[in-house]
Amino acid sequence: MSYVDEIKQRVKVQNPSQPEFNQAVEEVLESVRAVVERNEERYRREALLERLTMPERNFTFTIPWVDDNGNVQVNRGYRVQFNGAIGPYKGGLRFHPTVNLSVMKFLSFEQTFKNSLTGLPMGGAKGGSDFDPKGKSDREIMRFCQSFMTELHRYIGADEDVPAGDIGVGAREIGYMFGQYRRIRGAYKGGVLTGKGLSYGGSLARTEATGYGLLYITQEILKCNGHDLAGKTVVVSGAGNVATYAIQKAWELGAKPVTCSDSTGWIYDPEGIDVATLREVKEVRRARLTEYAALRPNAQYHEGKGVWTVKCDVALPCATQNELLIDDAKALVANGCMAVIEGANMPTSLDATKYLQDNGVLFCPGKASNAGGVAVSGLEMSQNSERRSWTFEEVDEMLKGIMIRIFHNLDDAAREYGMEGNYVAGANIAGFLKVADAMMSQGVV
Ligand code: NDP
Ligand code: 2IT
Repeated sequence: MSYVDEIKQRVKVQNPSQPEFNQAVEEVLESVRAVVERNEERYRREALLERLTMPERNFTFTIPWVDDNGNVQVNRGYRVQFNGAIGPYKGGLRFHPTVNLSVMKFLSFEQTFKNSLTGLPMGGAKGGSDFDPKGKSDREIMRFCQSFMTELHRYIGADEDVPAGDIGVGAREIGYMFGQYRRIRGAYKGGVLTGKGLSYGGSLARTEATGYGLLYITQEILKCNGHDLAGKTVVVSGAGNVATYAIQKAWELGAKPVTCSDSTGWIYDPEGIDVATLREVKEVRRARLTEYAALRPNAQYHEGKGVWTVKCDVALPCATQNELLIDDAKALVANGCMAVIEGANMPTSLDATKYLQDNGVLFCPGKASNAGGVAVSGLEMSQNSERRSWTFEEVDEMLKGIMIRIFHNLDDAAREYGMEGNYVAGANIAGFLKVADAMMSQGVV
């Protein structure tokens, strides 16, 4: 049996109840098959793939907190430090009821390759909790964040592990967690978290970075394939941090974003999604998209899923994992969609990805196309350690440069291994090579 097949089998046997983790591993191992074949004996001798598919460290903890009625609530917390070969562990925190060990492991595994692609020195990690922020008061969120950090603080640090936001964790939650960290440690250690507020060490453009970066790489991918993003109709899923700033940048680059969605329904706005209204509904009121429809009489609100049925040129999944399945891929192809560029982490299932690629749709995986968020987190870490702040324009320029470099690196890697245009293979190969080289250089550790 080939080394890749042996490890695929081993991961399945060792993690039988972790479908998301197995899905992420399957994609990466298939992509790097040709690279592994060229170095099979050496990699096997060093057990490289065994080590690369196991988290280096994995913490699970209990988070007790008191709700507004005085009742004790208990949630489960996680931090998975997947691979630290190229830098301190780095990756977001997710608060959502679907969080479990499989989701944490898939996200931290993906993060390892994503962080490698940015060109910055960051290892891969992820954390979070099954806590559901929906319907919680601000005080409840604060008490939960404080209890979460009371446990998490033991495992993190500017040179050890640097968390940030993800689903359900934005500036408010990072603020509460930073406050608790500062109180526990009795010192101001700004570099321990990224996505901080601007008044206490945050970076300009971090809020916008993932969505903006997604559109910079989308523009470059279209350009290199003979198309212009300007004038294109774009469908977006999600209505959170990534979706909102993807929509804003799509407008700025001359495209027309016509949809967004949340966990209960979706909007089709024939005039294009109005960013100010979306931000008012989601960032200020923290409400459902029904309120968007109430404020925009020409917009249509539908319950459930459905954005992929809308005719478009470009599709940007920006909500969550496995939100674009085979039937959605078929609908997109039938409607003439030319590009699917992932804003979320692993939003497209493996069979849907293959269908899109087989039908000539330009497809870029999230570990490349959503890397702008963690890249600007890396820039926030640099600013914190230098105790200085760059302007919005400076950070935005660096972000644009990083996204364009990521695309050309993965495009070149795909060509080098005879898979021109396969950006999934290119991203996984380019991300893998740096991590593998660092691991081999550092010996058996
Ligand atoms: P937010 O919490 O800001 O927004 C998430 C959005 O997706 C919300 O509109 C939410 O709906 C919707 N959503 C979440 N889970 C589900 C679900 N299970 N089913 C349907 N809809 C869902 O998160 P982000 O925008 O930060 O993250 C979105 C994606 O982007 C995630 O995959 C994340 O891992 C990825 N990502 C985020 C980065 C960042 O910097 N924030 C960086 C790179 C990737 P509702 O409003 O109802 O909650
Ligand atoms: O998935 C991701 O890359 C993030 N949620 C951002 C991580 C970070 O450390 O900024």
